[in-house]
Amino acid sequence: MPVARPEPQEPRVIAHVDMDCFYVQVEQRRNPALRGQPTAVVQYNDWKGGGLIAVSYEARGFGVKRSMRGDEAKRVCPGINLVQVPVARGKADLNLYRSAGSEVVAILASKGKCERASIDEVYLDLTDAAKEMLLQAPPDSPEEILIEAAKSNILGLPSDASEKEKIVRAWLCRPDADSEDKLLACGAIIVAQLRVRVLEETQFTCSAGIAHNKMLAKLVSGMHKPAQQTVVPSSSVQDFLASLPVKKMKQLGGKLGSSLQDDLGVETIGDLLSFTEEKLQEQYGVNTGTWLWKIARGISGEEVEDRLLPKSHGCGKTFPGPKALKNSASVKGWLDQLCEELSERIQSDLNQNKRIAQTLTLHARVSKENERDSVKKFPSKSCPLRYGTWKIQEDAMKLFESGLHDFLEYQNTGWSITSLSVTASKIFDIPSGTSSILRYVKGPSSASSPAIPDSSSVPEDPSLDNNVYVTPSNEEQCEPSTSEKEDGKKYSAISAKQCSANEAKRISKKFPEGTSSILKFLSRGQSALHEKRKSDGLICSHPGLESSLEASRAEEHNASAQGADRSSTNCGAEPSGSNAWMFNVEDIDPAVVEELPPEIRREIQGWIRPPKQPNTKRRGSTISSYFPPARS
Ligand code: TTP
Repeated sequence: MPVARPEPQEPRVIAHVDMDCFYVQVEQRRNPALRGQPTAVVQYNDWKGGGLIAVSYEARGFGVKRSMRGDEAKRVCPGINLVQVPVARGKADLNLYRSAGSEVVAILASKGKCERASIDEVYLDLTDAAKEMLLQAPPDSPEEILIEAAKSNILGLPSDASEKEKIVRAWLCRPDADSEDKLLACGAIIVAQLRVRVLEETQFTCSAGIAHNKMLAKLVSGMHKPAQQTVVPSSSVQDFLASLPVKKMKQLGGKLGSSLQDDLGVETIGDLLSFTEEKLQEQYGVNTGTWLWKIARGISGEEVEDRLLPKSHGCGKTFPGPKALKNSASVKGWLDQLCEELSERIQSDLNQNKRIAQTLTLHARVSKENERDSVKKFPSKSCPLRYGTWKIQEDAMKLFESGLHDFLEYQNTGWSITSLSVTASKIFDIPSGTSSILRYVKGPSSASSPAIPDSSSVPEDPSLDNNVYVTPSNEEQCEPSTSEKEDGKKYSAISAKQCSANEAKRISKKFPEGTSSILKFLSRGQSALHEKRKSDGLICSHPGLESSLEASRAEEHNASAQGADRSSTNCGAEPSGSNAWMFNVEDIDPAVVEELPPEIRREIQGWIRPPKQPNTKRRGSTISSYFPPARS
């Protein structure tokens, strides 16, 4: 259920940037002959030409829709180009699209706090950048406004085509505007500059919404697509919401929205204005009631999180119709493949970004034989995540068996699985400064090898045998003996001790003399991690698999995340929530910064050495003139 967040005192400038038909654009960049052509990206599937997951605006002009399959799209638009999503391990491989998304994020993050919301969506908090522009180089001459900014759609302004650009230029420079509108105007100019840069540097177009909060920015970013931006001045919020159907709001797409329609007769967000806060609280509880009362007035305090990396990694596959899995051996075969990919992804996240995932969750869709319409769901299951492919495979299979056991309720009946996915979540940063130490300890030969197997295990790769693995203090990773397993409390205490003893032994064995300060640093970092894990409730006193809160939280995340697990055959990455970067600028060692991935490096270097003043007077090419206009 949505919760109202306290609002900030000062007006903010928030943008939501959404790439246009993203996978199509990535494919068009790979094959420029597709540019300007009706094109769709198709999910790997041999049934009726595969499912469309992204459709170019040219193809949309012919009536092609995402809900269609390839064969139907060909009927509607015989000239359409259908591009298959790359395939690896018998399923969609989204790495190409993911890294294209990262290129864009690296550019957008240069102007303010940036939250990667999905594979192709970003929120930006441009408040500081807008304030700075207002102080240093406020827009004061309509003729000097960047063309792309002058093409903004500003809610509440007359949209007469012949006069529109002139009106927008005048609005962006109004000397008598209040400070909120002035900031918004600067935000619109900054977003236009960023969109032009994204196009020039990546060849991708995007659309954006600019408003005083995340909710409004998101609601309008798709209003004028492709390659356009929409601005929401405070004065037009009420009119905009008055006609906005409740179901258009992300959080109202499900049961809550249906209840508003059925129980209160509310069809648009504006209709909510006729209910008092007390009435809404009475109906939906204190938090949700207040949240509804506020959104009716366009109020939302939700912050843009400072996060450029995904909040979880997920790999999934669907098995429709006759492809459903009906025995443990086939489930194991697929789970092994999904886990192998997941393992590679978390390993590369660790190597590149120094982040560790803590929780493994398994989701499945299952039906019992002869009970296809049963509403009972397969319970998602979670356990602490152990690094190393075979461990993840082993744990995922145990999670599956445990879930199936609960699902079948002791009935001896057949079943069939129509979807399987594994997710690594609760990802957090290794404290700053430890990355160079990790590299030192692992040695250059292990750069792409598993870095933190559990302390009790035999390394999977014999070539790693001589390496020392620096792992955060992590009780779950030390496997207890059988007798210890019977006593949860004892398990925690003993294993923690064993872990640190093993750790100390290995570290002292491998570090050259004179490295005591590094050891001290390491133990400090580990205890910080330990404390964090403890406070996150992840150090469990009971061994084994836990179904639990964790799983339902993971499910909530999955449900709410835009773009993670979007496709039916996918490998999604969810943006992270609570684990923001924990750097203190003064504490950053420049040597460590050099080791970070480029986009993060750029951001941190930006803090240390602020970027040059924006040249707001510069005039640039318009985005629509960059490529020939779409044919429809
Ligand atoms: P969207 O942003 O929903 O759509 P889009 O970028 O293709 O088009 P638009 O211009 O209307 O925003 O999704 C981003 C990408 O995510 C999309 O290009 C393909 C992928 N995707 C799936 O794989 N499956 C899905 O069901 C959806 C909705 C998207």
